[in-house]
Amino acid sequence: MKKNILAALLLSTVAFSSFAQELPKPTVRQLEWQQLETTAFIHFTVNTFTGKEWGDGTESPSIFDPVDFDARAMIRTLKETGFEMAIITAKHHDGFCLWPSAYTEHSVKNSPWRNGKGDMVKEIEEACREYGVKFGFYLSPWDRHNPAYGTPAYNAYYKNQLKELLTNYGEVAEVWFDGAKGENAKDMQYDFDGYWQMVRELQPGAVMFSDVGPDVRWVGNETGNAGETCWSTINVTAENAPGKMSPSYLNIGDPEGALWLPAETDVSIRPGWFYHEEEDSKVKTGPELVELYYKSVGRNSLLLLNIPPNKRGVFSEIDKQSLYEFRSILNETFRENFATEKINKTLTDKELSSYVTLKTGKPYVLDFKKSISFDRVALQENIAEGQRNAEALLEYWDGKSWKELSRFTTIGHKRLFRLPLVSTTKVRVTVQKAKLPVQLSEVGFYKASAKEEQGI
Ligand code: FUL
Repeated sequence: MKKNILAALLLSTVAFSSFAQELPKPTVRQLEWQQLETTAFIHFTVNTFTGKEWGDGTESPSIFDPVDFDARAMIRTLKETGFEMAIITAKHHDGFCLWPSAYTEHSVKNSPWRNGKGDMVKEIEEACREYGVKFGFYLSPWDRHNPAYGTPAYNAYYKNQLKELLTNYGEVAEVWFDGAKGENAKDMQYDFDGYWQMVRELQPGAVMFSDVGPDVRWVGNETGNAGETCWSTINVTAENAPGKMSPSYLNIGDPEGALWLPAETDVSIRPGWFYHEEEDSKVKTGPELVELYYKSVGRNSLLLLNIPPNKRGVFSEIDKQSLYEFRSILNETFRENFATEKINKTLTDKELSSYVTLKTGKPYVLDFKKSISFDRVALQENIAEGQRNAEALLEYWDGKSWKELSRFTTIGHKRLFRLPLVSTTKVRVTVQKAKLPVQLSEVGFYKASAKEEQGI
């Protein structure tokens, strides 16, 4: 990241925090993004046909021929399984473009697909509009095909392509800047300031992802795990650029962080990011995806799950089956909040802006009046006013005394607990450490779907 953008970001936050102990807070676009909770990645390029994960840029466009490519079918599946956004790899590291860019011949226009007349980014985008799914794209800065790569001229090429994608495909909800860069590419100085400025100008509603934001950050691993403690705040130093941040720091964030950069958890339904037939037996099952949901969305992050189309250009049946299982388990589990109509309405009205304020050291009792049984609990903070809880205790009343359910750290947008089944009339939450009084916005008490345990 260049110093001027960083300085501007830091200055605005510092100026803010000097007024009445203001905490870093999300922008409207960051807040809306966080509420999407489950989003999808679609990794597709020549790798699907060569069996590689990273193409080297020498692949011939003639190998790219997904004969049954069906954007509508894929986006319909995503919609039906609760994914709110789809991010397509418009260009991966191999440099092959899924749209007919005017700036290169290394694209679908020289492939047999749709006789070279197709635009895959457009088809995905139109399907997203049809099904009410947000649209985003990934445009790899690392390009192993373009001859200008490694020289300043590459920045101009990249920006030309970025502009095509930002202007010809309607509203863009997210732009993904990958920090990956091969050994042979160390000298390339990306103009991230320029890239980001262009996105802001042309698509002010889009969030930008990279290790260092500027809107959302990498979670620090590709296994689908946000930190058990996960702050949406973090510090970024002038030396840091995408690809250079410490993964463990990214995973947990920083309670003292001056920037609001919530963590995005990107993980693939398969071992690789691209479809490889030999991995058909290793597709994550519905219950395994549910596990990832608890470890991402349930830890104040957002799940970006990759489902790669196969060589035909559609999701494979086995991947689809996992997606439908995943969603049916979640729907069944979170269908009924047993606390609804039993406790203060503001805590179950699904409105972030209505909340109960919890003071440190003062237990807050949720009295259900009659016994409820649950094994899943959800807590949410009103993050519009910053992330505040650092340590707290969750207990239930066993008829004689308070018994510990969980001792935990951050809440943020959402914290989900998986607990042994308990039946009780009362639960209490005691904040033990917080940056400011905690604005508890929502609470939920649920019973897990039997399918989750049975692994069906
Ligand atoms: C990484 C890339 O190298 C992978 O191929 C994949 O695109 C993943 C989401 O990001 O940095």
